[in-house]
Amino acid sequence: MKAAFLGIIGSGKSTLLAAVSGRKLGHTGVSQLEEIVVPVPDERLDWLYNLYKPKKNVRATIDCLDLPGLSFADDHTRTAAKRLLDQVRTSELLVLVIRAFDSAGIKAEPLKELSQLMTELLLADLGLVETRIDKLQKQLYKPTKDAAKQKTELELHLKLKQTIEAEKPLKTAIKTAQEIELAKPLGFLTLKPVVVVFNTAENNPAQAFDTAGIIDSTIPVISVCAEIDYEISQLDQASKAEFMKDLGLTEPAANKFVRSCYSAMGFINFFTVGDDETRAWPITAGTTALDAAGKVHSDIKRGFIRAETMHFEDLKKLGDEKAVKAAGKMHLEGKNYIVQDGDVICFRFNV
Ligand SMILES: Nc1nc2c(ncn2[C@@H]2O[C@H](COP(=O)(O)OP(=O)(O)OP(=O)(O)O)[C@@H](O)[C@H]2O)c(=O)[nH]1
Ligand SMILES: [Mg+2]
Repeated sequence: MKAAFLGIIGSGKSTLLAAVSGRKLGHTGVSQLEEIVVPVPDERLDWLYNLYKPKKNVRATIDCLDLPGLSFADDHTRTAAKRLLDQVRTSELLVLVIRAFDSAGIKAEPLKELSQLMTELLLADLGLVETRIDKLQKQLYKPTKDAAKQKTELELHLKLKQTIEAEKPLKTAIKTAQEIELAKPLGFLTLKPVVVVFNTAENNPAQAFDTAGIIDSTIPVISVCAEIDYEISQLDQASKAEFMKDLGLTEPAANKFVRSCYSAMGFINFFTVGDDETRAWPITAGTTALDAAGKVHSDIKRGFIRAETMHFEDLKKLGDEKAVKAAGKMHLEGKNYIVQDGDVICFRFNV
């Protein structure tokens, strides 16, 4: 999964990313894009690793893009922000990092900042639609063999423009398979799943915010003090637990962050095990065993015979694979089986 970190300048994007990835923080205010891989913590995978003791334990990852901060203060910064927003059109998930701590005497206005960001995403999409309309209208002056397709696309964009201007979500106007296909390559920002992170002050790390009326209630929202969590992420395991206990924290920010990303994307993990590696595979909920096999290897999909499946909880309760089989809890599933979160799967295939 590819996530882009967006926020106003100095909202704590780089600090948060360092905290959730466990990396050292580089220089702040760097104006370059940086890709940072966040490993997905999963206690179930660690348990499997301890059971099978393979050579490697391979976690799922979230590929995060750290972007320079946005500013909409004047035309100059606005142009820069527009360029940055254009660069996240290929990302699958937007992580909006909102400053909820006072900084250098500037009071935090988190809800205002969130609302502004949402508006700017919408304006960026409107800009894109208007550019497409202009271009298509020019192309249609001199009709070519693509004219029919261009006309359909123009109609769609005129409809999308109206939708945005009526302050309705774009997805309400993109319904048919053809519309979805035309809209997809453009990477509309307001069609992407979103996670909102309020970056809180040290003295009130769990501060919660009422986002009703600003964002859809289905969007995951978390509060994290990136600065504290960064410090925690740099400690060794023993000091980590102690420090967190002192602060009354039950889990590191990375857990909350990853859970929100999975929830926004509708993702689950299944596992494969063996002598070489134990591994977590992120997939969309609702994926069939056949498509899950394809994630592991195209050959396994091509030669799919069946998926020998244990539920993680059964395996944990019964202790090992043999006991699972003896208890009749090893399921032989076919191509159309819908893979469940926590399934431990051995694919049988023949090519
Ligand atoms: N009090 C407080 N300060 C924070 C927190 N997170 C980050 N900061 C501070 O805010 C400043 C900016 O943090 P960065 O992580 O560089 O912010 P950024 O969003 O990456 O900044 P740009 O990339 O320049 O937009 C730094 O001085 C951080 O130490 C936080 O949770 N609480
Ligand atoms: Mg930064």
